[in-house]
Amino acid sequence: MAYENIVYEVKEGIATITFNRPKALNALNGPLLAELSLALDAIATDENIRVLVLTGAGDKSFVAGADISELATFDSLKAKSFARSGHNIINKLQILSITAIAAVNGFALGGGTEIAIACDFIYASENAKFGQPEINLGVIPGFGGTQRLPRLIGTSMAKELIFTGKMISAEEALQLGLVNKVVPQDRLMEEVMKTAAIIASKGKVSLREAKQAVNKGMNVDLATGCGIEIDAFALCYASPDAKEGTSAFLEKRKAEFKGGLK
Ligand code: CO8
Repeated sequence: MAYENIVYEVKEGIATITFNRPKALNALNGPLLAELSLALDAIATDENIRVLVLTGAGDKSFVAGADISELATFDSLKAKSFARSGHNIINKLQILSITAIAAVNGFALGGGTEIAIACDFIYASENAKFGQPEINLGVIPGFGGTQRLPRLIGTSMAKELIFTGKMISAEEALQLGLVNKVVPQDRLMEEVMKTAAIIASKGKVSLREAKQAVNKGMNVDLATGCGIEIDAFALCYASPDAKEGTSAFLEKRKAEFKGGLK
């Protein structure tokens, strides 16, 4: 499939989606969201992909939010279907069994922050800016910001960002635990790819189970979450990777994880 609004590449088990509307700071219009959805479907069914990296074209922006020229034409009905379809796509991203890393290389505003926080973690360049500026447009976050942001940085800080619409710097985002690492822009992809390669070398089933245990556990009480972990731990033994990992340690060699279930 030829994409026009994203660039989709796969190299050594690492897929990269680059939002590619630099003239509009990679704002999310309908065609871009449709392509993102197709690319996520392709990734979900490709056994060879171990990690997904999302980033933005150019050196100024990751994603500057939904395309405001489209938002300006909405009525309530259209807003509902747009928000619902955005949620479906972002949910596809969140429930991927592989790891998704956001490489935020500039503005991540509105839908940009919402995509980034649906990833497993975020690395940001020093010039990155985060925010939920929807309030300045007379609306509210519509792609999960009111739900995922408070879960990530706490209710009161999320409310302050959503109610004021202000932008925060990469350094502030680091302090809030919104991003894991801040690096100079020219080193962002190198740092992300270094971490992606480490993750890609691990067992596929254990990665999937670890991700699902954390994700599911965050939405339930501790006892239920611990139950989820017990089942996930046991499921790892359905993959030869558990045998390989433990044998490699005992034989003092590097584990070679093949993934897959027995
Ligand atoms: N939509 C459309 N075009 C955009 C957007 C956008 N979100 N952001 C920037 N652009 C365009 C500008 O219009 C401009 O185009 P042109 O050159 O043709 O005039 C070009 O990109 C460059 O932008 P600026 O000249 O404004 O660049 P600056 O460096 O001066 O400013 C900013 C950069 C601060 C990022 C500024 O562009 C800005 O504030 N952009 C809007 C950010 C925003 O409000 N985003 C949130 C959108 S709402 C949202 O994401 C909700 C998601 C869920 C919706 C669900 C609802 C149903």
